[in-house]
Amino acid sequence: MAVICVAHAQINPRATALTQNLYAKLASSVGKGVYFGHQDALAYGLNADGTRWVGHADRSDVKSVTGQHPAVIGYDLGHLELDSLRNLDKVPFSRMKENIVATYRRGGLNTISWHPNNPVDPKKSTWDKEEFTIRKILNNENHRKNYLSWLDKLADFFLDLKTPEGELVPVIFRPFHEHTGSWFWWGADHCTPEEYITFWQMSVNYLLKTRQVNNLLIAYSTDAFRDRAHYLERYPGHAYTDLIGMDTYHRNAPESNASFQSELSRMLSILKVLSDESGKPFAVTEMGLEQITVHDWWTRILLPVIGDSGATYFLVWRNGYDKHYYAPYPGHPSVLDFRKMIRSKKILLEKGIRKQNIYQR
Ligand code: BMA
Repeated sequence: MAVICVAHAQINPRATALTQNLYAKLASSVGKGVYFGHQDALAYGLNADGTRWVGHADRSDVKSVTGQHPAVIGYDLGHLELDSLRNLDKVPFSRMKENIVATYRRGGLNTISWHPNNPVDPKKSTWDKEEFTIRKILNNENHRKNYLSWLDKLADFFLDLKTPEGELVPVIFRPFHEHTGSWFWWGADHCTPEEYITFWQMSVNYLLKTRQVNNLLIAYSTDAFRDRAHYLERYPGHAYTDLIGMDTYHRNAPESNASFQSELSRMLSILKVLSDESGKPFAVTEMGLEQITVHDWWTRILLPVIGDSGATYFLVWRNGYDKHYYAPYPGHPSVLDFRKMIRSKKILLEKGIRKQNIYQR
């Protein structure tokens, strides 16, 4: 008899009960709706005239147009490593913590990425093209110590995500993303697959074992990929990954509408197979069409592909400013279509995820 061992898909045996519950729920979420996520949703957004709002209590652009916050909220820790009080997009880390706890208390899901500066030369940004930064960290004790001191700052942040009752809030941590591309210092042209994997394993071991950060689920996310082998080329292994993800943006719409759909569908099927084999949930960890220039994009382009894909969630990128946004805001021409997508019941916002009690068995 074939025994499929999926019960131990979660990598950290010491994870808190809430984190284990969350993992079990995410791993069995297939067919129960796909959660909608938005980066920095609670931090800032756009007004109807295209100006920005920043730091309003309990506000998000998605809530302004639907009455509910997104099911998943994304945050980024870039510049925490520099002891900055605000991240690379000027979001105060103190507010970020409050919003993570508030989202947890509403029954929503928090996911955290990290765009760190270059640990070998902290003056250089995350987009620094310096080659072999990872090799230098792995081979040079001073660089490695400095890098681990950055992970300590992350660990302190994660371990400070506590409710007033003292519960540690589980979050998804998604480091060193889009590494099939080469625009970040950990990208494909700047390290070998072996170096990337060693670096990943060292980082995860440091957070989970050395620092005992037991409220994390670890997400792996490539950029667009050619095939299964390409996806797995730098995969750190089932013992170092909780959630299987990918980032993929729709560019050059509307000319590319059909090719975006077929590419998304092709890559989702590969993730689905890997997910079935490993017992790990999968997600589109970043995506979107900048400025949502196709006004029925949500129901015509996205929903037909993602709705029944088995993905746990998809997250669109931030509403940064009037030329750089991915979710509708009041007055945007795609608002009606976004609401229509939510009415399909296949895509869930805050109320939908809350009903699923993702932190309870
Ligand atoms: C990019 C852009 C940048 C931002 C970075 C990190 O895609 O949104 O403006 O600084 O992500 O959030």
